[in-house]
Amino acid sequence: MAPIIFYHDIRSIPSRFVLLVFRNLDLKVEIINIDLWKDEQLTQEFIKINPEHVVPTIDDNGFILWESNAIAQYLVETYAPKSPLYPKDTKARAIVNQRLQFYMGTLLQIIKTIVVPIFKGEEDYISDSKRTRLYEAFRHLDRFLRNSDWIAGSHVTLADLACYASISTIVSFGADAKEYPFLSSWMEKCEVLQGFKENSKGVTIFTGLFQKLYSNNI
Ligand SMILES: N[C@@H](CCC(=O)N[C@@H](CS)C(=O)NCC(=O)O)C(=O)O
Repeated sequence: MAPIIFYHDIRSIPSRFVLLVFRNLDLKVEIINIDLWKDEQLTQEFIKINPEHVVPTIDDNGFILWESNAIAQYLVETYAPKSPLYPKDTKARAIVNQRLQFYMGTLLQIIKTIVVPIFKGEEDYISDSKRTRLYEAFRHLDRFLRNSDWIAGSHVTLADLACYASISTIVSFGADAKEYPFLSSWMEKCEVLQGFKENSKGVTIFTGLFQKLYSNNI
């Protein structure tokens, strides 16, 4: 069988989350870079594959899927159903799902509301209400981590990969996690994740672009 094709932009948070999933499952993958800064997602060729024209998208021998949480769950369930990254036990899985939803519904959304208007040139400041929402999300993560080593329990799960792709980005952009001791020490622990360096490379490139437009603390 041909390797899974992964349409990816290293700067995108959900795309880096899926990259971390590939690396932590040690799956063969063929990466096709879609440069969002050159609107490569809007080519006829890519729109035929994904009419919503977003990365991450995968093509698993003709099975096309997008949405980072759906891709992550599909990869584990199809290729590594016993992996602790997405536990079988229903309660343990429910907590992972809850935190994946936190990544998608809270973390990613607040990061987008901070970052997108700056990239679009619509704003050159970050409002207090956005800051408050961001640091509230940090506080929730810190609370998740108070009694457990990882975001959804005692071992690495998909929730860590999703949250790490997000938090590593916004901290590199200038957010300060120092007041959140459990979150800060979890970030250090994440250095053991497979694909950590690739994630860091994407974060550095993305930060360079962001800090050309906004170089203050967040
Ligand atoms: N909820 C989606 C978000 C995907 C998304 O918004 N991707 C952005 C990059 S972060 C994108 O490809 N934007 C290009 C476009 O909308 O044309 C996921 O988790 O995969």
